[in-house]
Amino acid sequence: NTTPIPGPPGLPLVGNAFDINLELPLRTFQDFAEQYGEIYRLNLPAGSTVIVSSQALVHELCDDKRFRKPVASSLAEIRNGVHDGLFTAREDEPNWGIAHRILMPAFGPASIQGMFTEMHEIASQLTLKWARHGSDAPIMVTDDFTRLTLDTLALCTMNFRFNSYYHDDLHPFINAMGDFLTESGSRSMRPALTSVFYQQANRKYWADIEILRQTAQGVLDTRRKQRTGRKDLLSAMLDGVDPKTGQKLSDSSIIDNLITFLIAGHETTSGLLSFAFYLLIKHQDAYRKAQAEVDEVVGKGVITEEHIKKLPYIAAILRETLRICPTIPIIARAANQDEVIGGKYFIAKDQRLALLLAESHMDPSVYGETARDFKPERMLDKNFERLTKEFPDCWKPFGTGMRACIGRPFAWQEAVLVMAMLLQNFDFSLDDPSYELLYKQTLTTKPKNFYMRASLRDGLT
Ligand code: MNH
Repeated sequence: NTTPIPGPPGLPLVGNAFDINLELPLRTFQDFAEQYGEIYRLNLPAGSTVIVSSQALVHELCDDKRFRKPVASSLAEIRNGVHDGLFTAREDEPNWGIAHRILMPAFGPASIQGMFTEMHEIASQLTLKWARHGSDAPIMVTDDFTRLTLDTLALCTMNFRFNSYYHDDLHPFINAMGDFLTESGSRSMRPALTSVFYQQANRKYWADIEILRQTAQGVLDTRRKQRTGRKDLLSAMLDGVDPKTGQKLSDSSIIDNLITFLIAGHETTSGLLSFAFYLLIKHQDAYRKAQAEVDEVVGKGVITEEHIKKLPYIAAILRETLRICPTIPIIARAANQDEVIGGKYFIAKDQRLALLLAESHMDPSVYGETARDFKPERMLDKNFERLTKEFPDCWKPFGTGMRACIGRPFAWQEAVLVMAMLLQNFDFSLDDPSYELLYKQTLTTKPKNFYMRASLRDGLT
């Protein structure tokens, strides 16, 4: 005896396609959650999708024995460029397991600490730029954070320099990647039969993929010619042997994964930093506490790797930012067999499901009456531990289970370092004091039209 899953009625043939706000689909999903509650169904171009937005249902769907990550819609299109790389592989594909086992240690804490100096170097390029521009220049926050995260990722993982702070035009690889991701999204919205109307877009799409793969091939060839004993993700992929199968990664898989790191690892961290600064500027109490923590722990000296673990309030700010503004706000799941969830909702085998983190992260049964407010204190280590123990899966910005983010320690070290370095060196304010948060949604979400100003506190450190 099951209860029907509610949802907006929609039209014949097209279902709920016209209900979707194409510029900001997330908003539509959130509006329906408000209207229909913790579970509802939409009929989308990609098929019927059941959206859940309470901690209890998210927790149930996080069970890797009953549910999996489906590789469909835009992910299926991104596979055109990076095949069975880590992010876009189905877990039953052998290359996912091989790459996962070879790369896990290379993304581990020791290896990430070894990247500190290079992360610090790129972060210093950012502070130098903002210092030179002066306190009257509006800063395009998200663009400069994207330069930071791309350059950091490429330098730390494969010793490649985009030098984005030294060019107004982005590197051809970066343009190709942006267009490839956008087009992958658009392709997933169009019915397959209309492809003939998009021949020019298709040609550009495959040309962009060629640029991505040629650039990565170049990085790989250079490394083969000059082995210096440098240890990074590229050397791990070149030398690593899978303990389970004894196999190594093919060149083509290495290229898939090099591009995958750049795709998966830049917008997410850049969005996190952008949202964090917006929220801090809007919450001056938290801002002052964060700056005081940095002044006390780091002072005026150079930030070192030892400082990173000693900044609990900064960590809490980043967690709270990812709770309220998860840069990946929706995670796709699918049922392995017929299921009943929440004790009463029937879910058919292979049903597409979506975890709406942007709502489950604000579940009042977990976060109480202040669920929608920015309160970093609730995310201090002890409180965070208690929360996630009492309400498992109430905070899921890095995804779940075996397909959770492999780059989390990388992103964390980078984000804490950059927050600390910026708060140490500058005072920030909004360029337009009346600015209120707007969202831009691509593969991830980030603030739209967000400009701030930075004035140096003393000299640069
Ligand atoms: Mn990351 C998977 C969020 C930074 C590389 N990442 C995921 C998933 C989420 C996620 C959510 C799961 C997606 C899904 O279920 O389909 N990632 C983040 C966030 C940040 C982030 C919020 C920063 C903040 N990610 C990074 C960085 C890298 C990276 C940095 C690379 C250095 N992420 C990955 C890879 C995967 C992934 C690779 C796929 C892992 C797998 O499926 O095995």
